[in-house]
Amino acid sequence: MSEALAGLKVEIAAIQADADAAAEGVARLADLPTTRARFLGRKGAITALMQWLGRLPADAKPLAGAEINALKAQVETLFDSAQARLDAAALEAALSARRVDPTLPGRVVARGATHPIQAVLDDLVDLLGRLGFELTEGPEVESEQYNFDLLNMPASHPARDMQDTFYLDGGLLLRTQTSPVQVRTMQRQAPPVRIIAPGKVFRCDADTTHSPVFHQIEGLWIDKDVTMADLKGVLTAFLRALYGDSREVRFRPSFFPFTEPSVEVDVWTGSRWMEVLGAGMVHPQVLRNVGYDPNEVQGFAFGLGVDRLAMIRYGMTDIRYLWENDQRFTRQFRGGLR
Ligand code: FA5
Repeated sequence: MSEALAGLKVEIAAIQADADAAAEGVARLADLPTTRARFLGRKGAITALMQWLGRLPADAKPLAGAEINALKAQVETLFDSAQARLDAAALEAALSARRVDPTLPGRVVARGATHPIQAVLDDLVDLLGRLGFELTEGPEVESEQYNFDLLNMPASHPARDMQDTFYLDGGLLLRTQTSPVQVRTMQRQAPPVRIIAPGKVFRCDADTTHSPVFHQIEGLWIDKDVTMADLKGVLTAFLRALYGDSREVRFRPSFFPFTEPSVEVDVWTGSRWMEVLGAGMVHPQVLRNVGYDPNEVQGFAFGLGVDRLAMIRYGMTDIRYLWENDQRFTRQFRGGLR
């Protein structure tokens, strides 16, 4: 063996031992690339060994080359397993840092619920549907013509002041009542008509029983011989279904320009009477306005205050609870309060 080859073998053994210790000694994954490069990089110890090859006689070169390659393979294996060891340690550390404790209580996901107004609205529509009324709808942005004029409330009519109106540009307004849907429906179809029209209405109005936005359900039944007795029958059946037979209800004479005669209905809340609806026999002028002949057909209309009906059902003293979305209030309905 040439002296050079013997020297190479000594060098190889030294690098091998050095690499063993170095690979073993790396404690952090981040330090591994630099340590590895000290042996296997372009300027590393093993690459430097290649210069030995140049100094060897030609017949010794294959053997020396094989020795260096064997060293290179061994050192690569060394660093690969160091890499695997450090990867495993890092994973272990990450897992134990975020260890799952199965005894901890689960995170509670907030569960939504039907809003009390929606719950009552759904029930009312269902109930009136069973009494034979078909569901329809009208726009929230209305014209003065539909909200007032065609309902027998011309501009000069003092009754317009009864409902404080939010006016928009161009003769438009936020509807103050669902009654314009009566007119729209009758213009669209010939009698008989038997519809309900739920929706939001808007008035410049606010206290414990008045909200600036609230819900009404309009009802309309027109046929050849629909009478005030039918009106009373439908409303009584409806209120009984809603509140039970023993709830006290009273009909009072009232006034609306679009009905004659007119009534209002109050429900006893346990401590006071609460007005829940207006109703009456549709005024002949309204029938003429939509092209119906008041000598041929007649009928009744009503407008229910949905938010008030909800207040009574749930024993609320202030309508604003329904609109504030305070979770201490809304959470109480999660289980579907009846
Ligand atoms: C009307 O709006 C008539 N359009 C009802 C009607 C329809 C009469 C068809 C005849 C024929 P009134 O302004 O009274 O009427 O309102 C009807 C109901 O809505 C009231 O009985 C009340 O229950 C409810 N209501 C009225 N204003 C408010 C308000 N600001 N907040 C909550 N509910 C209200």
